[in-house]
Amino acid sequence: MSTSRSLAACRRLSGSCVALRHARCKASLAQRIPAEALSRGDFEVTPRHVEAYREDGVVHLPGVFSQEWVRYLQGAFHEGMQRPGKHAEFIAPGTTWDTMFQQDAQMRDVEMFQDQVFFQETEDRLPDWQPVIRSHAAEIIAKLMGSASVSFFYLHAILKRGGSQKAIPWHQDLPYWKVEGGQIGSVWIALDDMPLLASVRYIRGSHAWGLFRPQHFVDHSPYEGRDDLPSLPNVDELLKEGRASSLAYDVRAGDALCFDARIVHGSPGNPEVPGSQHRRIALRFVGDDATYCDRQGETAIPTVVVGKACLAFRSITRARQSK
Ligand SMILES: O=C(O)CCC(=O)C(=O)O
Repeated sequence: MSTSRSLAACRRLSGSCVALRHARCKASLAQRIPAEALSRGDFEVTPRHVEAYREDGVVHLPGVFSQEWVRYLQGAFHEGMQRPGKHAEFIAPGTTWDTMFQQDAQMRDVEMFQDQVFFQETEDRLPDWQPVIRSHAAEIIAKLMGSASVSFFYLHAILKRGGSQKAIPWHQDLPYWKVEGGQIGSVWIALDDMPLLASVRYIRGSHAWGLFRPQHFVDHSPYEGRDDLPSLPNVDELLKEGRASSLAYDVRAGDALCFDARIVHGSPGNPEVPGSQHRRIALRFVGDDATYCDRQGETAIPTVVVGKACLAFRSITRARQSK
């Protein structure tokens, strides 16, 4: 989660349908995969997947994206680091709060990078992301959420290099977003193999716990003006006492983790050797019951860059879902 502050006005969503369109490809420099060559996956969402998503709040779907897709996405990720958004974070050892947003930061040896890409930006700043937001990921999350339609909210790109100790603390996504509803979820896609030790960890069933007050990841200070929500319980303590259990996964490039925006989750650094990288993207989608909401106080997403917040959602699957 970015710590950026949103000034965007919140509006009720009315997503407009857009036609399927593929962007030009800038995949890995060695071997480019044209977007036109990417096939829509035929991943079957089973009743067991739906049940796991509903009961646990998260489900691991192996091999949702083919190796061609993975190579394409790696290329798009590379482009994304070359043309970061205003709120991109390039976190190097010794990076301070003041320097992590500098636009030349990608030239440095970062241990962690993250950026958010909203729909408009996939039309101008980073068109290479268009194919993935229009991919079969949207249908998969719609089925898991039991939603007849699904709209794209934004794409979150994260890189942790080998040796990085940058953990992402326990949090829920939803309280950071100016969005409300029970059908809001992410399709998190691994662009590199990641062992269990590096896995995002999810607290099973915690999407049913209610919402907790967001905190800044950097110093754990609570978001201002959000004292309507209780503080997140001490999750490590709950785990230690056996009052909660966690789920983690050994993932391969192309695997997806689909999870509810209310589930408590977090991730360790990258325990692998320096030089290795763990790249992932999380596609945020909203379903039938989602609305923009003007949460009081500080929120992170959408960022001020989005401007007209109501343009951030785009309906992706209304037609396909009815098949
Ligand atoms: O990939 C990670 O390390 C964390 C992902 C996460 O927190 C999210 O997608 O909401």
